Amino acid sequence: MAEIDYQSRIPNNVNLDTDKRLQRALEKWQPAYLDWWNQMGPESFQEHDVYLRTAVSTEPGGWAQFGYVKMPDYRWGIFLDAAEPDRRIPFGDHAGEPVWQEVPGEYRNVLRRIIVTQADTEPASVEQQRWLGMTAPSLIDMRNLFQVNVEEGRHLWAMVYLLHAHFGKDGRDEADDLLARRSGDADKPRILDAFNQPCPDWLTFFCFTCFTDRDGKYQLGALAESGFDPLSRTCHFMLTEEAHHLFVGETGVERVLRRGAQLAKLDPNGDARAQGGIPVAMIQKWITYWFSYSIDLFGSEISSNAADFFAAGLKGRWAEVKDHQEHSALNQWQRMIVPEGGRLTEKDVPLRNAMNEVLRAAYIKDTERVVKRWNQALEEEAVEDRIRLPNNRFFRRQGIYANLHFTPEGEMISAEEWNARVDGWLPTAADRAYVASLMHKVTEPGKMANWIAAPRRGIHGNPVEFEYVRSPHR
Ligand code: BYC
Ligand code: FE
Ligand code: FE
Repeated sequence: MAEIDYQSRIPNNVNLDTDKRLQRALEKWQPAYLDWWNQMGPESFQEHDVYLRTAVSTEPGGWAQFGYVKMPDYRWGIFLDAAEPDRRIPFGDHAGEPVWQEVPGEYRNVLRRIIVTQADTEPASVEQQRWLGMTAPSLIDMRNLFQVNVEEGRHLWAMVYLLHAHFGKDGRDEADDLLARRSGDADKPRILDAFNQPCPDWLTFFCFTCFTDRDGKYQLGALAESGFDPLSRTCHFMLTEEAHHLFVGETGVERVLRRGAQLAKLDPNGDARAQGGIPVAMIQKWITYWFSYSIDLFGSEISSNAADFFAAGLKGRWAEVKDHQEHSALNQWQRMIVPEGGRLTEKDVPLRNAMNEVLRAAYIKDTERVVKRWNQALEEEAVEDRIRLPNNRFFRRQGIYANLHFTPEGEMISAEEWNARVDGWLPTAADRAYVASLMHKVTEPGKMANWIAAPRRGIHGNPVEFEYVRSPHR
């Protein structure tokens, strides 16, 4: 496995200097990327010194180095996991054949679309989060935000490398377009819904990194099984970075829950809000909202695209090699609850067409484990409230349940009933205004905003009081 070359303008472990054309093309894209970062990256903090980790090797365990970096100087690069010798296509119609090092002609368009869709989410999330530094509840949270942001930037590099290296002029055009679309823009929006939603407050940030980044975990996991080996190796390494994003989200929500519970107990009327906290019931609404938006990201329950991706050996199931014995997914069925004529009925769907649903189910199982830990935290805080995930039919905009109305328990209801009850389930304008009113920047090292509990520990062995972000004007 090639060590990471940090001497090059573009750090990499793919021997970029042996392919001058590719190197030049990427070096041409690099200033455009930096322009985008300076324009759309974290607002007001580009000059700050941030205590960040940078990948130094893709070997398990020893891959990160920590130190102060100004974000525009971050060494974004191209890091692939080591190649597995004699790797075979693990699933689909080509199972058992040697993996592809170059894109098979017949799959060029679909593969490009998958890579572009994956790529598009990375800069989108940076755009969504660009104002959050200005209201960070503590320096350690601010640093975590920026760590996530620079790594999402690196994920964009990971995908742009594939586009440049394997898709010729089309790939270079796609790479340029990735810097031209903008989250939430009416004319040139990002591709997937959740990445056009505003991310105006930190409760949203924590829900986003917990639920939406977790879609990243599952999609990258499915692509790590790919028969297109460069994609597989890229996704493997991205997954190791992703774990931290999920940690930030899960522990962030837990800290807001704990603090909400603590403040409710302090208040004579049990009202967290009267003490400047966020009540657990309000946090539930944010969770409900982002869970629903995030499960939309798996696409339709019944999808011929998904069947084609699987058949072609491009996108597998979660842990396809490790957890499955049978890799054709033919002559098998998935039972699904489908709306038909205003009612829900059961239907058996060919397994290949149900691959989006299979991946979503793996995701939901993972989120249930997270919710269990949040509820343990609430139990420890000795309050009665508990968090629940809504049913997978609730508040969907993609797939077979889109444009129908369901309760969080999954019961189909009329539009009238939905309208009458939705304010109890999803954040209202007043809820959002209240949470927004709590967002104020706290920059004294170790100090937390009142609405969030302190984290258990600091970063890389440093105390919570460490100065994780330093102003250039001290
Ligand atoms: N919003 O058969 P269907 C991450 C479109 S997150 C808008 O249902 P398919 C990250 C779909 O494109 C991981 N449009 O779905 C997280 C299609 O359009 P066309 C991102 C949607 O194709 C946080 C049509 O609806 N990675 O890394 O089977 C921070 C019908 O398609 C949505 C990937 O997504 C939606 N939610 O599956 C930073 C992996 N859902 O073609 C980063 C790559 C569907 O008719 N992408 N549509 O115009 C894929 O594998 C697939 O494109 C999808 C959709 C799973 C997304
Ligand atoms: Fe990412
Ligand atoms: Fe992420």
